[in-house]
Amino acid sequence: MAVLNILRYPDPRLHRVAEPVREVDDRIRQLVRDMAETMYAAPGIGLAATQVDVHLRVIVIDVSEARDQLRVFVNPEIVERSDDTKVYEEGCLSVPGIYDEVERPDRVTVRALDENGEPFTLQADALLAVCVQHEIDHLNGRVFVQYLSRLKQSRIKSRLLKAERAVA
Ligand code: QAP
Ligand code: CO
Repeated sequence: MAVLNILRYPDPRLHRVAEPVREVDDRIRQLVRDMAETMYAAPGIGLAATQVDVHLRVIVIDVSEARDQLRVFVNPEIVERSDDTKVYEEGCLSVPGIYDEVERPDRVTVRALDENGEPFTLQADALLAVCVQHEIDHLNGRVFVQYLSRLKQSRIKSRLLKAERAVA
């Protein structure tokens, strides 16, 4: 097990499009374990492989209060979206300290493979629906700040670059 390094916006690697997993093998299961450990250590409620610089379509999510309901999605696909939308204040482990409102479909149906390569379908609402959409965006190279105005994006970029310089 290992806590992996999380890429920070505006790292260009966050905009790579992840490749589908060809086979859910031990290498993928090891990645899932490391991603889960990384997410719990942060702590966060969701993490996409893109954020740890692995460009494969793998996501881990745990929105439970007790932090004991890990959900694993390999090759996730949204197969249905509700017409009604909801605004939620999102954050991201790759955009530390920044939170802002994003509007998305209120409910989604997701099809994916689990850590054993078994297909499943999940109807997600509330926070889980927000999180699944946010994480699938990462696999497509999209970070939530890209839904915000250009002005906000550029302010967030300078703030995070400045924070990086302060650490270095
Ligand atoms: C994505 O985000 C998400 O800024 C997961 O300093 C967020 O786990 C989906 C975090 C909101 C739905 C709603 C962020 C931790 C964690 C920070 C996270 C920070 C420390 C974010
Ligand atoms: Co994120």
